[in-house]
Amino acid sequence: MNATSHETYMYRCLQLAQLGVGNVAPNPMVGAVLVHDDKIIGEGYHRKYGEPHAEVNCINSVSPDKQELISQSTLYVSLEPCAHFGKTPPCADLIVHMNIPRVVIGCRDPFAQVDGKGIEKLLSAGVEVVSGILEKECRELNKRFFTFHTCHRPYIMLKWAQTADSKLGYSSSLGNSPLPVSRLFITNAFTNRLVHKWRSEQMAILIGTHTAIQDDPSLNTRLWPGNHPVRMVIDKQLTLPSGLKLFDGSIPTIVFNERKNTIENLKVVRQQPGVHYYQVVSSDSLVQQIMNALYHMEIQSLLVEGGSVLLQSFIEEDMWDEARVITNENLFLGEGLAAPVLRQGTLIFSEGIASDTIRTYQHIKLNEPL
Ligand code: AOF
Ligand code: ZN
Repeated sequence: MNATSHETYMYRCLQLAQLGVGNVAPNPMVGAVLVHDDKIIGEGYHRKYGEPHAEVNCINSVSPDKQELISQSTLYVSLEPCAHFGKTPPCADLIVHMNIPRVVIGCRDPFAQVDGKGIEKLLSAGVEVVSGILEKECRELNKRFFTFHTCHRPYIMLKWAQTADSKLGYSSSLGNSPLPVSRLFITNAFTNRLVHKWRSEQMAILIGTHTAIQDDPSLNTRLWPGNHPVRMVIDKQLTLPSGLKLFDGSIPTIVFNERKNTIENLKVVRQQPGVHYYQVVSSDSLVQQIMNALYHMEIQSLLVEGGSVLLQSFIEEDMWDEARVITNENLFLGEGLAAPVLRQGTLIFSEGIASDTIRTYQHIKLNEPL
């Protein structure tokens, strides 16, 4: 089989893997196909967290009349087959047990309990292994999972909406707000919906104290059919009013503060609706402390939605992977809260999506009349 055929089948694995979107986190999305004599005889993907892995579903999908071909087929899988007993037994053992002679892998699994051990198991059982086919695409598909396991922090997406003159909103200290607490609407119905889609793709969403008061956001995904991320807010001295929508108890909300801690089990808190308090210390970097907490909560992705000071502190600490900015080109505010500034030199700025291979910058411009 030549490299192009390997890529064709790996693309199919990637397509299948994506069918698991929204249902498998914190596990990765994985797809697999079984190929005999240049024909696909089985396909599968990881459908749901806790359920069988892609390889198992792929092997089980082979029709009874083709099962004898399994031991002469090549298994393609977008992620290294697992080697550990987790919620399911090791896929590498199943492959060996089914006498599959050759496995083509997209990328290595960074999860510490696998991380090369799946490949080793296959090789030591005499299975031929080809790896690194469409590696970049396979890693990109699970960028949250990879960032979490290699950097020991969530994948961080920064998002803000700004006016044409790079303002996020009124500044009460400048006195240009009609009211002390007032929200400026920069975006339209389309981008509001899009932001809810983005929210549904992240496991947690974080805002600062000022944004919580000024906007009183719900931080849910009511405009998009998807999962609600865990809501997170910074309130160092616990001064936020209890009537805010964030505190309605409908989904888990975590308050980073310097006064009290109510979380007993970091691994389960993200599944517990209600308000939870996580204590930080003033002497250390707040961003770092939040990252550590999220790592231990097994939260693999975070959307930082403002305000300016919080977003800028993530930028200053070089703690971000992707920025998504919406600009309303017809709205000028004059004075107001300045939008964050991405550090020069780290990005290629252009319309649409640009990447410097480390980070992605997406800029959406609204041009409709107000
Ligand atoms: C595979 N194929 O389709 C997936 C894999 O708790 P478990 O048993 O579901 O194991 C979760 C880990 O298995 C996850 O962290 C990742 O390393 C790997 N996921 N492996 O061989 C799959 N989803
Ligand atoms: Zn597995």
